[in-house]
Parts: sequence; structure tokens; C-alpha cells
Amino acid sequence: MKKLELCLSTDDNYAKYASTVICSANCNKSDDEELIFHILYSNLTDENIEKLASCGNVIFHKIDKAIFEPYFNNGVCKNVTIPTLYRLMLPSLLPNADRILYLDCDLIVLSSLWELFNVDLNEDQYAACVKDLGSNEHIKRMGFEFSGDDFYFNAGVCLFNLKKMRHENIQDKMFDYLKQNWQKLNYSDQDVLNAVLYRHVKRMDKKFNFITYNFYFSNDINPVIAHFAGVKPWKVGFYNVYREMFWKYFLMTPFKDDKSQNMMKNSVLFMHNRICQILWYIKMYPLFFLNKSRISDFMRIVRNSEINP
Ligand SMILES: [Mn+2]
Repeated sequence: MKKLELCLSTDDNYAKYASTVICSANCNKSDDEELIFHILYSNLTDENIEKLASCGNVIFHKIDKAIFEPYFNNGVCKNVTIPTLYRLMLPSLLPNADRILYLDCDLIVLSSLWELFNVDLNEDQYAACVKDLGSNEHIKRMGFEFSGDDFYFNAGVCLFNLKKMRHENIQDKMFDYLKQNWQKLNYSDQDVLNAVLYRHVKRMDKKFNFITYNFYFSNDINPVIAHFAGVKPWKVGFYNVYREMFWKYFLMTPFKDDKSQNMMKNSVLFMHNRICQILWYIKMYPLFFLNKSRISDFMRIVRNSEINP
């Protein structure tokens, strides 16, 4: 049995989406894989804990929110909620784990994670991640020196080499950086991780952290992880074809009944949404109907979103 240790951070608002990540990963893992989910939280209701626990092999780690509260004054750590910062504590929190795969709660897992989890890391690599959109702008903004293949990564999917991070006290370095720079960080802990791990990260293929917005600009992508960075599939006006794929997995969770926005159950809204997705695609890529491979990609995702009764 291959054992994979994964980590999510959540609060009550995101519990249903954390649950969607877990159910999608369990649904698409290989038979010889065992997934263990570490959940970092500071506040979860008993009901949400019970629901999350029922999704699979889940271990809960309660974090003292007060550790991070000083960095949230004046809304400076904007765009994120406090739980995303809990991952900075992973090296000390999981002293027995050599590596862990951190996943955001705004994504779905579409096939086995083993290739990512088990990737070879060099002596000097603390993590394995996917280059972010606008990597060069991020590097400029952060004031990093740049040469060759250096990149700023998207921290929504991170394989952390915890053993090496512990060995070199990376957790202390990240907290030092956070303490000194929190007032000027645009992307909070993602900036912290990039600043401390820069040039010590293995660059992974974008299929391991496929930003769904990229769908309009890519051919033949078969993501292992589809990441809804930016606009979320549970928001009105999200017209990406991966939306129904998200709802397919959401409906496998114990939260399936508490979502009034669920358009999968309303055929008029469902059709409206599909038409908007095509119109939006044409807006982003006017040659859509002239490109057979784009159409077949689109149809493949539509087919894979079907819910088996
Ligand atoms: Mn995200």
C-alpha cells in the first residue's frame, strides 16, 4: 500500500469545500494508495468535524489562532483567511512526516497524486510546486534576484520536504520573514513561502496545479488537480467548464444538501450555465468553433462531469 499524507487548512466557511477536496481525491486515487488527510483548523463546529471525519482517513490538528492574529491587523494579510497561514507550522506540527502535500480548499483532485507526492527532490529542494501565472511580475514585486529558470510558485498545491525544512529551521525563517514583512505582503503566506524557499523548489508540470482560468489558453490539458484560483465555482457568474466538475464532487460530500446555489439540480440553470460557458469561451478565444481539439477538450470535461446515479 502506498501511503500519501495530505494537508488542508479550513474554518467552518470552507469545511464543505475541504470535504469536496477529500472526496475528489478519494474518488480518483489508485486502489493501492492510502490517503491520510491532516486538517489544520482553529474553529470548527462539532457537526463540521463529524462531517469531515466521515469523508475518509482524517486527522484534526487544532491550531492556536492567536499566533497569527498580530499579522491580520488593518486587513494587511488580505485576500486570505487566517487558516491558510497555519501551514507555516507544518514542519513542527508533523514531526514524524518526511513530506506532506498541502492542498488549498478551492480545488478538486482528478487523478492519482502519487507522481507528485513521490517526486524525486534534490539535496537542495525544500518543496515541489507549479509556477504561478505572472511569475515574473511577482519576482519583480518581491524584489528577488532573477536568473535563468527562477520562478515564483502558486502555493495552492505544495509538496513540502518537511524533513529538510526541519533540518534547516525553515519554519523559524518563515516566521521571521512574516514578522518583518507582513505589512507589505500582497499574497500573505504565499509570499512568505516564496521568499524563504526561492530557488529551492522543484518546478512541477502545470497539470499538478492547473488554474482553471488557463483553460481558455491551453490545448489538451489533463489536470491532476484543477484549482479554482480567483473566482470560485460556488459563486454566481463563474462560467468555466470546470464548474460542473466541482459540483459533481461536492455532491459526494456530506454537505451535499446544504447548498441552495447548486445548479446541478436545476435543469434550466444548468443549461443557462453551459451556454454561458461556451459564450465565455468564445469571448476568451474567438476561434473556439474552428478548433477541433478545443471542442473535444470541452466535451470531454462535460462528459466527465456527469453524475453517476
Ligand atoms: Mn486557491
